[in-house]
Amino acid sequence: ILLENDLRKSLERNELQLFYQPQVSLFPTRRIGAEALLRWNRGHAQWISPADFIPLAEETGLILPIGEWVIRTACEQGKRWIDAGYEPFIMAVNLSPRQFRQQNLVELVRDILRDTGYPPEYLELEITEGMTLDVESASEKMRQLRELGVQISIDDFGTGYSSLNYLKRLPISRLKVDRSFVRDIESDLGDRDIVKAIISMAHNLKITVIAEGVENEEQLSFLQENDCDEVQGYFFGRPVPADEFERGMDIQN
Ligand code: G
Ligand code: G
Ligand code: MN
Ligand code: NA
Repeated sequence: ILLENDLRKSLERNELQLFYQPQVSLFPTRRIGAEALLRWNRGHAQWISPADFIPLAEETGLILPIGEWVIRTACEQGKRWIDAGYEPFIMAVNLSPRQFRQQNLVELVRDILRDTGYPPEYLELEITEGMTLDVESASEKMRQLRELGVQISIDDFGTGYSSLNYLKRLPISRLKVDRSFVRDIESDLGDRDIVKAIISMAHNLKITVIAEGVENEEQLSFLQENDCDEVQGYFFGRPVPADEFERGMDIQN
């Protein structure tokens, strides 16, 4: 069982770690970003997925210090890679609902960018559709974040409430097609139609589309043929620790 106290101590004990998963453009095929994904190492090779502890972190409010650690660590790592001569790429970080609602989120992100020297235009904050139900306040907060220069994407797109009109009102740069639509894309006509509709809708609004959960060549072909811009998934790489991720990166020039 997960105890609040263990989670509280995970930060000071250095048990949290970020893994990075590549994001790849399709025209041409090139690594253009990474999603930072949180892992908790409780020792004895016991890795706990965020799916299992984020709910507790949300409930207890621990998500705020943990979430701050995530953004800061991702920016520090991104800056180290830029300084090492790698071509800058998008570093995408997941925000939880409570983090997005946090009063001082904008100031926090601004301070982290200043402290780390990470270029704002290469930081992307992923939020989910559910966090934007109150369109007025969500779009205002997003606008303030965009003023810092950071990008905003909608994660798990297609699984929640959404409409063209609502998307139009949010200052987002990317849509992440939920992997549940990609899984059976070879055989499920409904999923194929949904993905095509998302791509054309997004392109009409000048929003980039990235498909998640791409695991094989057939899924990739369908996405390529239907003008999807970018992909992410095991076919291109699993989430891995920073040093392992670095081995797949290109030196500038
Ligand atoms: O990487 P994995 O499949 O285990 O992620 C499970 C869930 O945890 C996903 O929904 C993912 O978005 C979420 N997640 C991963 N890292 C973070 C993080 O740093 N913060 C938040 N809030 N959620 C995360
Ligand atoms: O909710 P979010 O999209 O942030 O969750 C991302 C999670 O999806 C990551 O935790 C990662 O482990 C998982 N993931 C990434 N690529 C694939 C994939 O190709 N197949 C499956 N099944 N899961 C994936
Ligand atoms: Mn995500
Ligand atoms: Na997702």
